[in-house]
Amino acid sequence: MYQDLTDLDNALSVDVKDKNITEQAIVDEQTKAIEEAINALEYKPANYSKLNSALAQVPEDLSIYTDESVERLNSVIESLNYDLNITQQDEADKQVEALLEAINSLEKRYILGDVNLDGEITILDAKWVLQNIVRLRSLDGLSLKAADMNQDGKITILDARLILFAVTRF
Ligand SMILES: [Ca+2]
Ligand SMILES: [Ca+2]
Repeated sequence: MYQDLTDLDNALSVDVKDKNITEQAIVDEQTKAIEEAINALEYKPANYSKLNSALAQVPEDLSIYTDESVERLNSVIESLNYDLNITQQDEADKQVEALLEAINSLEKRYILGDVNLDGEITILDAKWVLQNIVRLRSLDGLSLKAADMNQDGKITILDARLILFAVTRF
């Protein structure tokens, strides 16, 4: 719990039980020494091993994630408090939770309309949307997000048309 108990042990090791009243000054001095030793005690630091392993999970390349999700993560990392002591372990553990949550909510970047996630919008992306509409292909994750050109939450023929429109524009 405490880092160094030597001073306190020394102060406590002096036996004051048999001192009589005339030695009150000595007793007082001992009491004072004990109090000072107690006040000087420092708690051990909180355990940061979980936090350090959570930090090790932060992806090295953050450029593939959206700016907002990276900013959220960075602000959690910047607010980490490394001065907590062992009585504040709960708080240290909460930091781990917040950090892991920010890591898990990192969102990969995608280009709207780039359904096959190859970095460009082509006729193939429109084809994927059409295939999805006729249930020849299921879209999930980023592909599904990228397919919803008009951002209405549904994948329809309109999204395919908007992709084709974007292709012909380039
Ligand atoms: Ca594409
Ligand atoms: Ca849509």
